[in-house]
Amino acid sequence: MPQLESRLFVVTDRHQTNGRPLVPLLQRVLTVGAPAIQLRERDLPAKELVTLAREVQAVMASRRSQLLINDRVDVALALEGVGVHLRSDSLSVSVARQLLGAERLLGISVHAVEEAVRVESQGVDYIVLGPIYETPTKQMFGPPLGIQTLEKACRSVRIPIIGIGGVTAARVREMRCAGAFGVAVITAVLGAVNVESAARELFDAVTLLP
Ligand code: 3NM
Repeated sequence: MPQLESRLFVVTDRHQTNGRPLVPLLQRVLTVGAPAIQLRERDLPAKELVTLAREVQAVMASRRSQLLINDRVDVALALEGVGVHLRSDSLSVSVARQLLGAERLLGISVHAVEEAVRVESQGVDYIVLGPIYETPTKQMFGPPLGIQTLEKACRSVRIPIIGIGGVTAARVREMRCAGAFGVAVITAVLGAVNVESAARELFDAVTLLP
């Protein structure tokens, strides 16, 4: 079963970079550490996604980072060694697994403990649970679940849980104490003025506990 290698997930949204091009920003993050990168550019057609993913792979070449494509199994299959992050309306876990094979990383976003329990039994490698805190995009993801729900989910499944939604470096400790394997961020990294120091703070915070 493929394993998540990083406790920090950087989820991309090239519209949330304060106007800066995405790939050089990711390159700056990669000078600090090796996060998992989830390419989540929902408005890009397959062809452009493949091109962007190849650009990201090129800057990842010096680091052993894992790359995941949001939703698009076809796009991931067009690329070597790339995993998939499913949404609730993506292909089912079992179909995605069948298409991807056993070696590629497969994760999914869920928004409730019961969902986390359900998808674990279907064969995902990790779960992203959120939103844990209020996020600027909160309307889209519903009200915050809170730290107690994160804790309950972490007690209810054995695979790694990544908390998302309003994550800042200051919140990472309580998330890890709640049992989260790691954290996922958009704005805390891509929106930061100093991307390197924002990434460093997050890497430090998320690897502080054993
Ligand atoms: N998924 P930020 S919350 C992409 O709850 C995403 O599943 C969420 O952005 C979920 O780190 C979210 O800027 C947005 O709060 C995360």
